[in-house]
Amino acid sequence: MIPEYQEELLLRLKTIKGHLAGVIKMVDDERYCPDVMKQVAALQSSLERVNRILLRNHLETCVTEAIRTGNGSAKIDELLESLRFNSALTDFRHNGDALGRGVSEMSRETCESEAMPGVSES
Ligand SMILES: [Cu+2]
Repeated sequence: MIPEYQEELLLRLKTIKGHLAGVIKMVDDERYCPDVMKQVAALQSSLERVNRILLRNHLETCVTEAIRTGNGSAKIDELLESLRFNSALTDFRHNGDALGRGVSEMSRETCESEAMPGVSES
């Protein structure tokens, strides 16, 4: 795995873990359903971003290497098979720049768009 992607993935997954703990607490505290739903949607979006980083890493490493050594076709079949269960990964209607951005740019976005007002992460 490319070190900067690994670092980005670990950071995002740990943030998601804290966010999820916050949502569990909201349910435990019987918070207003639409408020919980908003946080669940934010978590889904965060997980989709994690998957996109994994996809980018896979394309830049495993797939590139497979194509270089003449085994690209099988690698692409395998990838397409895994994408069947990841419809959000190939749906860029609401996120057209998903695969084109640099990692540092994505980090900045994490802090701005994934904050949970009213729920403290412990
Ligand atoms: Cu890979």
